[in-house]
Amino acid sequence: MLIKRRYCWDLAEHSTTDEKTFLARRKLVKAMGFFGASMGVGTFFKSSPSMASIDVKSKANPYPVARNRQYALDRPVTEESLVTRYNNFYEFGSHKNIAPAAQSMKIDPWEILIDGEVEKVTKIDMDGLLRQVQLEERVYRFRCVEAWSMIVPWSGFPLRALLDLAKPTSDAKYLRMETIADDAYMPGVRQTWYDWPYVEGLTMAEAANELSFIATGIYGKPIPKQNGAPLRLVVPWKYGFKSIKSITRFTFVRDRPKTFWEKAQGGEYGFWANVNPSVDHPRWSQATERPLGNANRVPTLMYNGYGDFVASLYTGMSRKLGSELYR
Ligand SMILES: Nc1nc2c(c(=O)[nH]1)N[C@H]1C(S)=C(S)[C@@H](COP(=O)(O)O)O[C@H]1N2
Ligand SMILES: [Mo]
Repeated sequence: MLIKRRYCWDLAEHSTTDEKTFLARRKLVKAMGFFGASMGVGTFFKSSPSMASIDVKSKANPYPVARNRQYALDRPVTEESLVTRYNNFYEFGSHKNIAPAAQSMKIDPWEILIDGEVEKVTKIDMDGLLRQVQLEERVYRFRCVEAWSMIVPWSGFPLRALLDLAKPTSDAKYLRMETIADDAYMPGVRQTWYDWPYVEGLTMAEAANELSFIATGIYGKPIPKQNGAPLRLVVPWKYGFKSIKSITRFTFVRDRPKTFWEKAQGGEYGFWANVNPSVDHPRWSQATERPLGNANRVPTLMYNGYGDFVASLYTGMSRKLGSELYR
């Protein structure tokens, strides 16, 4: 057997694979017939004997989890060391090398408050939440507004599952999310020119979209602190700043929340922030991006390539408004 891998979802692409090996492997996989267009996630998993190894996961350590092939990409996953060492997490400073400082974050126990327009206000800790959701892995493109990008295998669960737990009332129009803000160990939070905590928001329709994901892991392991432990949002059709890290509070609200970056620099970073190559940032073009680990730029795709999933959310808004960065 040429491909000797423990998990069947490793077949198509994996981290730290250089592009040549990746392409060669893909060809091979294709030749083996695993990549047929009609390949259903369920059927493939069921028929693969190697999936038995999934049973090793326990409640205490559920990783790695099965990859959902519905969101497979034909580009290589970004090298893990880049994803975990080149970060934006302003609570720890306004530079990329925040990983060392982020290690001081206290994530165990982790209390999450679910409040606002809900049937019942709920406090739940991370273990309690993990017991109520089914984890899966999704490989998504991720595009920062600063024009760098990456492809990350996120482990987690659809945000939709959290909506089902929270039971928002019909008065809920938006979901507001908040990051922990503790100036005892977050140097950025001591900088008073920003309005802490970090806040992000989605419309209820955006939050319920099947792409909206809560990541609790990356690369088959629990998510590192610098990437937003123990849980962060991932909305891959929007610029990276929408994907709020280390969430402690989900509040269902009637009015559109004022987001962190909107308050700091609304003219540059608006509420919608849909990836749109034809709407430039006031100070740079958004037409292309630089994948981490690559010298060459590649074209940026409308909705970051996820139009089939999300374009219908924005019908009635002009394209420009849908990508709103100016307001
Ligand atoms: N709480 C919080 N969440 C945040 C940020 C932040 O500074 N604080 N930065 C955002 C930005 S600008 C980006 S590009 C991504 C970066 O995620 P990564 O470090 O995992 O690549 O996180 C987003 N979520
Ligand atoms: Mo970003």
